Amino acid sequence: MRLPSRFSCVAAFWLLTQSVSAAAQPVPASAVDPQKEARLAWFRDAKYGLFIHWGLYAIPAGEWKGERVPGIGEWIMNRAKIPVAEYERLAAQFNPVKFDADAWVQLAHDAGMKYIVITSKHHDGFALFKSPASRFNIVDATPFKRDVLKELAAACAKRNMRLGFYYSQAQDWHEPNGAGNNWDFVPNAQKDFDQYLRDKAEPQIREILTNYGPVALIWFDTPQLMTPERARRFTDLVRSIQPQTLIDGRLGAEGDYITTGDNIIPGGKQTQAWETPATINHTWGYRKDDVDWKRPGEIIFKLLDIVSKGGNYLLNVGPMADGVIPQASQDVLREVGRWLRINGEAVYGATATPFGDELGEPSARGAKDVRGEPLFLVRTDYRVTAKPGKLFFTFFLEPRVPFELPAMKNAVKQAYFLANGKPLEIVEKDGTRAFTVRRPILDPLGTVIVVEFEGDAVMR
Ligand code: FHN
Repeated sequence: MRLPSRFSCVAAFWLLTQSVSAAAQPVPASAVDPQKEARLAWFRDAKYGLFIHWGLYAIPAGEWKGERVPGIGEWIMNRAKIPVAEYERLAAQFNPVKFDADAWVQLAHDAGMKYIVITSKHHDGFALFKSPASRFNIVDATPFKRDVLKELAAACAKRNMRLGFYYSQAQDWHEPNGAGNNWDFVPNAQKDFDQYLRDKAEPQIREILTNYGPVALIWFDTPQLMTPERARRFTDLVRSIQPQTLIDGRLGAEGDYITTGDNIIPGGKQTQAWETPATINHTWGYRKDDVDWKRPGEIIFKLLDIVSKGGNYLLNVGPMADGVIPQASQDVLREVGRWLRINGEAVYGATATPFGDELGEPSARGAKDVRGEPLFLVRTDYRVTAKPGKLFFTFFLEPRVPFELPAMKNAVKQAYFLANGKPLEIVEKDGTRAFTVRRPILDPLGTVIVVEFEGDAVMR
């Protein structure tokens, strides 16, 4: 099933505004901020995180008053123009008795994910935490009365899992002066947006940074009406309470890392830290009619593609209204996790490919993509990730026989399968070095060959 996607427009918007280019842009030494680099160290190593979109929208799950509402599930209030007074009544029905923070964290752990980011408040304005700033929250407005962030923070602390909070700083359809709701309230241009920031968004950011232990990152989103001055207030607030907390790329000012458009993976490697937020089906918040899950092989390819370009993959699940993450999405994630338990060395702490030809190439005919950008023809045979003295070649298709290593000046010490340590003979001929992988390929989800070389870094 393909949902008529409004997020593709959003993705295009982000792509245009954030200009994640196909080629790596070297960062001049003078531009490197040591404090920022220190904050980013865990993020650069982690590579793979679990995004969780959960809120009242999981109850209608894509349907309102018996009618299917197209689009992403968490946008149902906007798409169906549901009045605040009516939407608020969902809170009285929200009683996710099967919610089990330990089970969610266990899933992320089994999946091989190193951090979790959950929607503390999405555009509908509903908070998953007890908030003195607004009674429209899970403790004060629902029969459930439990603080989800508190339970998740405790579960994450037990398992050494980093926890970050998504927070919709600008769009808040519940508030007369929040951005986005023009069906109950006046258009954005006539709103007192600073009143909303002062009375809800800024106090709630303070709350989530104060009451739940160390916060790995704040994931701001859709910065409508965010002037540089307003964004600065959020940056100062975050830094003043938890200086180590990362800020994503959608605050409305430069964050600690670049956030690409939804489901967008840049064509080439990037030197700045970056992250792709992505759906496992076609929605973020749960929709009962979207069961088009990505397959484990697709996810593994995307993960390696992203890591080989220096980025992180933040892959989303949408729990149901009873608190359970759909079993089929759990199964997919756990299968990826099984692959990572064997091959994780090629991912965690790995850096981008020192090569790049394997990623693909711009269309020689000068073709353009749907956004009018130069078309990049992606190659999917294999990806390369690196660590000092080691290259990891992850093959998704049978490699050519023999497979020639890309040119580099370093001496090669040895090559072997990551999964079982079996050596591969390196044959030198006419200045090239090659190995032959027997068919069928060891693991069709991704077969990793480690090539160890002299020195720390590849010299070309
Ligand atoms: O409008 C949101 C959407 O609901 C979802 O949260 C995504 C996740 O990246 N962000 C916005 C669209 O880009």
